[in-house]
This record gives sequence, structure tokens and C-alpha cells, in this order.
Amino acid sequence: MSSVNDCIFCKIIAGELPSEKVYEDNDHIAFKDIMPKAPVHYLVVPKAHSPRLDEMAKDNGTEALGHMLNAVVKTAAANGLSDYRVAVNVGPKAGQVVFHTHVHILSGWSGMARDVR
Ligand code: DGP
Repeated sequence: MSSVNDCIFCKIIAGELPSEKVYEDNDHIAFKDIMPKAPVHYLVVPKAHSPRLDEMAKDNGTEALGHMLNAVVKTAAANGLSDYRVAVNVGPKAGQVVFHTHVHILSGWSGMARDVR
């Protein structure tokens, strides 16, 4: 599990690693996922480090959860997405591999995406 010092998303936020940015506000950045699982796949990432969703409220305050979801809606709107899926993996058994809280935005399918994972 990464700490702030070796966190890949902290490095992207700091501009030390490249990313394809699609949205930014004071407290969040959104960029394209490097391994997309849908035609459109963005990650919305709070700039303040917390390892996982269930620790984020403790670390950054419960209002940060709402602000993050608002940034998700803003990211989708800024990129013209009308239909999209929002997902958060919490913990390794759920598939979380980057331990800096983030929200996936998946979109861009041509038809119904009910069974897309
Ligand atoms: P999760 O499994 O929920 O922890 O999702 C982590 C996502 O982060 C995964 O879909 C791949 C993506 N990812 C990992 N490293 C990088 C990176 O260096 N740049 C970008 N843009 N995405 C990354």
C-alpha cells in the first residue's frame, strides 16, 4: 500500500508524472485511465491523499465525499458525457490497485452497457 511519498497519483497531481487531464478544480484532478476498460475511462482523484474511500471521510472530512462526487458530475459534463457509470474499488479484494482514493468514470459504449464490468 503506497504512502504519500511513493503514491503514483500524488506524483501525477504534482506534475511529476504525465497524464491526459480532462478536468481540474481546486481539490480534484481527472485524467484518462492508462488501462481503459471502456471506450471512455476517466479517473477523478482528490488532490488530498487518502488511501481508500472508507478512510477518506476520516482523513479529509465527510464533506470531501460529496465534493468528490460533484467533481465526477462536473468532469462528465465538461467532457460531454450524458450516460456513464461511476465506480469505486475499495480494497484489494475489490480490485483496488492504486491506494489513493479515486472514482472511475466509464462511458462511450455504442449500445447498452448493462453487463460491462
Ligand atoms: P483501481 O483498480 O480502482 O485501483 O484503479 C486504478 C486505475 O489506475 C487502473 O484502472 C489503472 C490506472 N492507472 C494506474 N497507474 C496509472 C498511471 O500511471 N496513469 C494513469 N493515467 N492511470 C493509471
